[in-house]
Amino acid sequence: MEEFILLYPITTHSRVVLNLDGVWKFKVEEPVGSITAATPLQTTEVMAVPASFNDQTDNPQLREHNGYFWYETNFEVADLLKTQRLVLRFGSVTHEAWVYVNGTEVAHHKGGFTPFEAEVNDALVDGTNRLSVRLSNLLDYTTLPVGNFTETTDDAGNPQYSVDENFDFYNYAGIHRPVKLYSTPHDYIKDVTVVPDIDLAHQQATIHLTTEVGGTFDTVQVTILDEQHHPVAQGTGTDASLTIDNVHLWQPLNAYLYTAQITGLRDGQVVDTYEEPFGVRQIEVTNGQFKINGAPFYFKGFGKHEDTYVNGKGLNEAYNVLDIKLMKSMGANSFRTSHYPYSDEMMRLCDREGIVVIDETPAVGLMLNFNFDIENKMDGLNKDQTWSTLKTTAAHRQVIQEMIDRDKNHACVVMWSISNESAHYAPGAHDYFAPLFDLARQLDPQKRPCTYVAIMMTLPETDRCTDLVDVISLNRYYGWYLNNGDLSDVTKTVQDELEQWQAKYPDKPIIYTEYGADTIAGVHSPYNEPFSEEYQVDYYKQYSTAFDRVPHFVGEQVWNFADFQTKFGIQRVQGNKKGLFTRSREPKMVVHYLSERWNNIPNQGYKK
Ligand code: BDP
Repeated sequence: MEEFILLYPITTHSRVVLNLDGVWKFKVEEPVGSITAATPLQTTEVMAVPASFNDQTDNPQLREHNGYFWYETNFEVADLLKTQRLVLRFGSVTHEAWVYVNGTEVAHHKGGFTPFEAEVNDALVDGTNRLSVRLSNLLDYTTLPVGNFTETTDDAGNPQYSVDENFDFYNYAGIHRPVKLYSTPHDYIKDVTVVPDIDLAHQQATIHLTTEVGGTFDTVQVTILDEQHHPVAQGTGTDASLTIDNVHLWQPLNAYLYTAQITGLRDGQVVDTYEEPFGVRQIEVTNGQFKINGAPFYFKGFGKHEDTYVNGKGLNEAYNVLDIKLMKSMGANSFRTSHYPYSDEMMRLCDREGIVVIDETPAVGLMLNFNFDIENKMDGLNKDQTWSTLKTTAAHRQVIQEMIDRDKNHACVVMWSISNESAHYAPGAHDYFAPLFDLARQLDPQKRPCTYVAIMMTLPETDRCTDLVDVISLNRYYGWYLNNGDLSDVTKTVQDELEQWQAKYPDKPIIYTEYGADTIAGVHSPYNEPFSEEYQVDYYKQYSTAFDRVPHFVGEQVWNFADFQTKFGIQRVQGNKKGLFTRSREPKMVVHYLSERWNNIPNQGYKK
């Protein structure tokens, strides 16, 4: 398999990062095949980068277009950098990208939520360089996420594509994350892997630091710096084990970050330096508990989306900062990167802020006939054809590898979610998933627990894959998609089901990764009608009562943090309204209820 090793680009003594974000030229490729990178893009249309293109226009045809798009910008490289190795890096381009420098293809990447890069020295010219990106927003039965793809031809014989999302978020596309050109020396630090081994009783940790080098050094020096940037341990070699005494642990909502400083030397001179922040924390799943640093952890938090007004799925750091503050003031401690890996920037922020993250692949929509009619779906699960129809194995292996390579050192990541709401009840599911769990476990140097997020049809008696997971993660909508408007039985139904899971898998902790009710902010009802803020409050209260009665139930993550955009549909009014906050982050009534509940639940030691 291809290697995807991508240190986050930073400026150090030996490295410079240039930012290529800004307003780029933009054009739809219509008809398909009509544009090449050989000549400058002929267009007056512009788009901001990073951001989705869809909401940067008032033209509905452009917003909804499925097919190919071109972006282009120009840049110059300062002479003093030209002796260096120069790398062009995209945080993400959704969903497939072909990158050209001065008309020469330098990179191709499929998958809209992970970074990729290319060395570009040979493609650069003196003076102005032209950077062109062709991207596709097409999805089908081979891609993740999964899309329902159709191709027709127009009157002129040109292909026309259509993608119907097989999932519940808008198929935003564009150059979603930062574009950077960074320099390294020609002999450089290529990758660093940090594995802390902790002796809690003696407050000591041994940090295994593995460095991969591009080119050669005489010596690799590794130093661990504390938060004041004072060295606390030093060693040499590409495989070093350093001991920290009186170690400061990375704790949920109380982060402590060390820095691994890696230096490559030749003839006693520093050639390259890289600094990787890391936290020292231990994860253990045992006896129905999820332990962080030896103490049982209780997840309080959210499923989220990268989704904001105008930016769409483009990086929006102000919203990221605000969201984490809102979480903290609610007493929350965690979220899941539903339904794809989030930006590097968000992961670094969560490390810093002590937010606990369940890191999810873009494996969403692995279920035929996506819709919200749960009742009808309960029939015929044994005949479901998902696993003989979809062709997502290669994409799935790739996203697991890319996610783990990118995020392996993040202290905030405590578990990998291999997929969201796949057909785990269907014949063939176990054969499909077993090798993927093996792959994740083999790739993760920190050996974090793995899970998948189970849809409502996945019940103790219908699920075929629970043996694969370390933690049982459930999405449940009793009182919403089932028995809408009637909350009278919810507590009992939730409790009964949780007790069945607990009895069947006594070692596995259980969490809810989704539960929620669409709620239009400002709609009130004396009768607890669905869509009212009162109904949302009551809905969550019923579930809370059940949660507190089940010992191995160790976490509640609501659906969703905020309202978010989806495709059109009769069940969606400008998107999904299950947010606790509106899309612009105004709190609904339920925020007061859950803030009170969560601020009274300790992060650790709630369920003993
Ligand atoms: C679940 C999905 C999530 C949806 C949610 C809902 O995992 O993506 O947005 O339900 O319907 O099926 O609100």
